Amino acid sequence: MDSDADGGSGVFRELAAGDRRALGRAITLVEGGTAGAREAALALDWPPRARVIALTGPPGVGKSELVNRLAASLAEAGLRVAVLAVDPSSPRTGGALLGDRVRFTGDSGAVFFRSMAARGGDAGLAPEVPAVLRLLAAGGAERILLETAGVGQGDDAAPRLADLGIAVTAVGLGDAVQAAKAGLFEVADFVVVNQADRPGAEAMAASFRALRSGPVFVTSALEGTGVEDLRTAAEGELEARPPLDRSRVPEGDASKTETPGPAIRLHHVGIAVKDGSGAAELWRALLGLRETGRYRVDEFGVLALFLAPEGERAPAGGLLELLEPTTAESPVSRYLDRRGEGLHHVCFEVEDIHQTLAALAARGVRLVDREPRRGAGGHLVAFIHPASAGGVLLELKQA
Ligand SMILES: Nc1nc2c(ncn2[C@@H]2O[C@H](COP(=O)(O)OP(=O)(O)OP(=O)(O)O)[C@@H](O)[C@H]2O)c(=O)[nH]1
Ligand SMILES: [Mg+2]
Repeated sequence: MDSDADGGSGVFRELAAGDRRALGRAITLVEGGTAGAREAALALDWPPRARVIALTGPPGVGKSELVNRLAASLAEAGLRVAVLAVDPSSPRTGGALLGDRVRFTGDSGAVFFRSMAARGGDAGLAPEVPAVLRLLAAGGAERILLETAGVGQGDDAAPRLADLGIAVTAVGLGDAVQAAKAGLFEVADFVVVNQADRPGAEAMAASFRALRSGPVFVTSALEGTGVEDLRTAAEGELEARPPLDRSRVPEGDASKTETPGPAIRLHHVGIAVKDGSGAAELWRALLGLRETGRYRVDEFGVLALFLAPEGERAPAGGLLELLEPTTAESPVSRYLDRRGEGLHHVCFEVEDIHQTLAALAARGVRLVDREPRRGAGGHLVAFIHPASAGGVLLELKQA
């Protein structure tokens, strides 16, 4: 790396030596938009031992508190830990103004903490986040905990950058169906029901377990209960799956403005089935696909089961959606009657579904839905008629 690329300060070179102050300075350069700093950070090698765990969830559920506990637990297990909190509003930590700081977790080691302001709206991450993650990894962190306040609804930027995604919710925030509608499960490998010191946690966890196949944990970040189980399971999962391929992940993804065309990516392929669970088992046996989430979508009269290859970062490309009708009036019932089981639709994600629909309508494209509807996970979706899409029923999904 040439010296211009790191703002002339040379701090990027000191990262490899594990110099915490150099790390803090490098992050400041990237955050401050110093010319070439972000590119220089993104060009750093990602040490394979560095793994990112994203914790996302509604404001105030206890993410920061849980991140503190988890960080301490990982540090006690002998790992070098960094925390990147994006837009923390907790008054206890003072928010993004405190900058980086080191919190000592007893005599067992230290954890590097850094806060960043969120930019670009609640569904996006500051475009600097991928670069800062890379700095933390190059600086020697073996586990990076990325805390983001998400409301669901397509808020998958952080989990897409992570080796493991954890959705955090808390007692009293409604049942699993409401959480699913808010998109909480969409990108999560694990779900955590926090604030277990308050009544109702186990019942809430049970409703989650009934609705989705992935692990559900119950913690009290206040009292520290359940955190060791969460840490053990997270470590087991990280060990079992290959590290995220950091050369392949589009690092600019978090910055929505860099997306060139209206379609961002293939989101999933839909398959009409009579029995969702049976079909999920078929795909598991065929290709080892695992279920990443299931939703009842009353708007379309279906139960939707999402499948992905082991290690695939849902909902990135390569997902199958198995559609089992739940009513006789469901379009999928009609499809099954007419054509039997099989390929049903292809779904692409778009930047702005309203704008895309308007543009397509203006070009005479035949739309099934003139206005977006609420699909699986509460996302805005709309269908384009096969007559205008080469014989394929095309679903568009708001990113
Ligand atoms: N009773 C109880 N309170 C908790 C628990 N975890 C966190 N809290 C409290 O809930 C409040 C919010 O905690 P935070 O950790 O700041 O929540 P957060 O999700 O990071 O919030 P934002 O960063 O603002 O989105 C604080 O007052 C915590 O002390 C818990 O397990 N039980
Ligand atoms: Mg917080």
